Amino acid sequence: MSAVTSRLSRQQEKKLCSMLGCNRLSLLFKASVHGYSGGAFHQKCNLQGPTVTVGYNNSGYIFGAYTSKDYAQTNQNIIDEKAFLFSFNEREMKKDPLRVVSGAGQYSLYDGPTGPHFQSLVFLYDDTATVYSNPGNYNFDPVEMHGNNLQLVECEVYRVEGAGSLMEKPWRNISWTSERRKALMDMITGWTHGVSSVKQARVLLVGPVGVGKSSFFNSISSVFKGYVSSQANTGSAGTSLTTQFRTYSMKAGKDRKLLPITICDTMGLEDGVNAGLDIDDFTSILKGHIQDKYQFNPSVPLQPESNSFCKEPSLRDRIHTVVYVIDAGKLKLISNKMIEKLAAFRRKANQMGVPQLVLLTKVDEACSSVMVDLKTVYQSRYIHKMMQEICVNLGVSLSNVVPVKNYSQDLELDPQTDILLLNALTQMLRATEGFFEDFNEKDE
Ligand SMILES: Nc1nc2c(ncn2[C@@H]2O[C@H](COP(=O)(O)OP(=O)(O)OP(=O)(O)O)[C@@H](O)[C@H]2O)c(=O)[nH]1
Ligand SMILES: [Mg+2]
Repeated sequence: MSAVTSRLSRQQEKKLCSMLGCNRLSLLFKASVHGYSGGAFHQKCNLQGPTVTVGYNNSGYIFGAYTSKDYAQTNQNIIDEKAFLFSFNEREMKKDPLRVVSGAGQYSLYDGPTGPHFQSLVFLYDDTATVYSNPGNYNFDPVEMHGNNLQLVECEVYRVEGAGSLMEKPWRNISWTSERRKALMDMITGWTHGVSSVKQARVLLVGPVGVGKSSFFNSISSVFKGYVSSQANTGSAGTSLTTQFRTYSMKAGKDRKLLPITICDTMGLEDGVNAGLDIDDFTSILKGHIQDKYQFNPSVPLQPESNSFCKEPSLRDRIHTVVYVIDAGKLKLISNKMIEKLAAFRRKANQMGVPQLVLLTKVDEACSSVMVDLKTVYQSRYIHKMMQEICVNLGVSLSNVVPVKNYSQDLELDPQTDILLLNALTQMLRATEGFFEDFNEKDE
């Protein structure tokens, strides 16, 4: 997931944003990664709202098109009064970009099965790394547009983020007051369930590399410590930064009372075979065979003969809730292989009767309005859409998806960030109650 990066430099993104009147561009599709085909393009870009297509050729031209409409493969010609084609040259960044609109009343784009199709400019033409170019509906000089070089070295599509991205009312009601924050903390600290031999809910975090699993533990721990701390290692690397299985207990407040929850952090999942957390190790973790500080070996899962294998785990060693952690800004870039891996994990957890939730991280990075004001998280159309997409991809219901912003660069706690984190933790404890409802004292 982390390998898919934008080709646009920050300066070029700024240039496009000033032309589009938007705050940010968020990469949805990259042909060199997802494929030079109409099918791959539609899979990533349908129903994303306003988007901009950007083509690159090796004559240094960066050219493309903007549409304010959704792609939906309706096979219709569409009039979009806001659509335009643009071009600028890497070597002449200071010059104003070329901007061309279609003639009045003419069709601006064709929403068929092809790549981005702006009548006079069609990207991924014939499912290849080329552009079809023929001024007509849009009137341009091909030399100015692309230097007459129709061979693409890359083609990207970005979601355009800006005004109009918020719903009028939040679709989930959240109280953002300090009283609510305190009530959530009290509820979590005092949480109990029906099985007396197990004092702590054991919650496992799994998900792709770099999505914020370790940061979530650090963030929760910070809320209860009263200051931002970073016990677990976090950061960005090509492969998982966390390579051990870690179980973290946490203490609250001045009297250092043990919280009734243990967060279990794992190595991230990767696309390839023999890379990242493996399904056999996942199953052993669920059953309680893997202990704190176990060093994962992605090419060989832990064997029952090994000294590290806990042979007779008790109910308290088992996982009581699994949380799939997903990066809100990168959901569109998740590969099919990763979706399949997550589905296999889900099937295993379902078979074992373990409740499951999805934690949507980095909502601040994914939506500029949320970055400015976290309270808009349930008003952001984009976050709402991402939560719905997760439901489809992972087969969970919307009520089992919770968004958070982790503490990543902050030095001080922020009440809104805390409330979202505490809400997520509350959902995890509620899910765990479901696990324990299947047990009673006799089963222990
Ligand atoms: N803006 C923002 N950044 C975040 C958030 N959560 C995590 N990050 C950043 O994302 C990067 C990866 O976070 P980690 O917590 O190390 O991710 P991980 O899932 O534990 O990764 P691996 O252990 O490598 O699999 C770090 O640089 C974090 O600071 C968030 O909610 N918002
Ligand atoms: Mg980690």
